[in-house]
Amino acid sequence: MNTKLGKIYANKGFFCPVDAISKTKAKELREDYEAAETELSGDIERLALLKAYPNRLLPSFDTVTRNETLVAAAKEILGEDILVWSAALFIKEAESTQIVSWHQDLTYWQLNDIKEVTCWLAISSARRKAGCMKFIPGSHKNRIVPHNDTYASNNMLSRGQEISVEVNEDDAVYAELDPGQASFHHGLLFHSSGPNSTDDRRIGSAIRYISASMKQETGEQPMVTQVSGKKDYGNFEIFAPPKGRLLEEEFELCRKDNELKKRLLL
Ligand SMILES: O=C(O)CCC(=O)C(=O)O
Repeated sequence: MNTKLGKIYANKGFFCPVDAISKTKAKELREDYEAAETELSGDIERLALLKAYPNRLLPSFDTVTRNETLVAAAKEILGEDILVWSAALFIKEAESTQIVSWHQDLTYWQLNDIKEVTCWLAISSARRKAGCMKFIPGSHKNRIVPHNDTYASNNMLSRGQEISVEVNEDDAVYAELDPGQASFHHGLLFHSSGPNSTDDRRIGSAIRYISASMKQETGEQPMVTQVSGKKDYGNFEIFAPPKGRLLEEEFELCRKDNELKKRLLL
């Protein structure tokens, strides 16, 4: 990684903002997602799958994971052969106390290496007041540090997982993003986010790009898509883009993958 971006990433463990799509395109994505929410209203199970797998259930989100600017940035970090391991939405409702505690992503997923980067694409405005992410520069140079489960009810992480070593909030850098902008962060970077005190939802898609050479420690093969390169190392189940919107066959695939991911989560 000898490029300017590569050097920043190697040094700080993140870079932002990256101008990925226009505000208009971000608005269209939001409208597509929110229309789907309305169509599924009352169906709690399908709504949860929609949030976890927008790229399988809405072709517009699969397309954005293939965005040239985003994939080019991921290639700087991971090389040519890139998969999307997930693209789940992190949504904080307006005036919400929901937070994400300090954590390192790679603590939980049982991947055998650190060739992963998260691209967090803002679908709505994600400024400080809306609870944008914050990063501790250089903290990706740590290995995985101890975490404990807080089970705090306002924590968006499944068990309220939190780094149990001291994190100095004064060192935090806020990754403020406008709709259509993205940040990229290393899987070992200490990061968190605060409450949303604005009157709008804060919506972002956390696109987990991984090198196709990675594998699950358990030997299981989650559902992925390939967005760069051609080589299949045989470690994941690679799927073609979804053929349509909110298809029942896609819900079924998402259900299966969701069960697998639940087993993987440490
Ligand atoms: O959306 C957030 O506030 C946190 C997201 C996050 O922790 C991640 O993408 O790894």
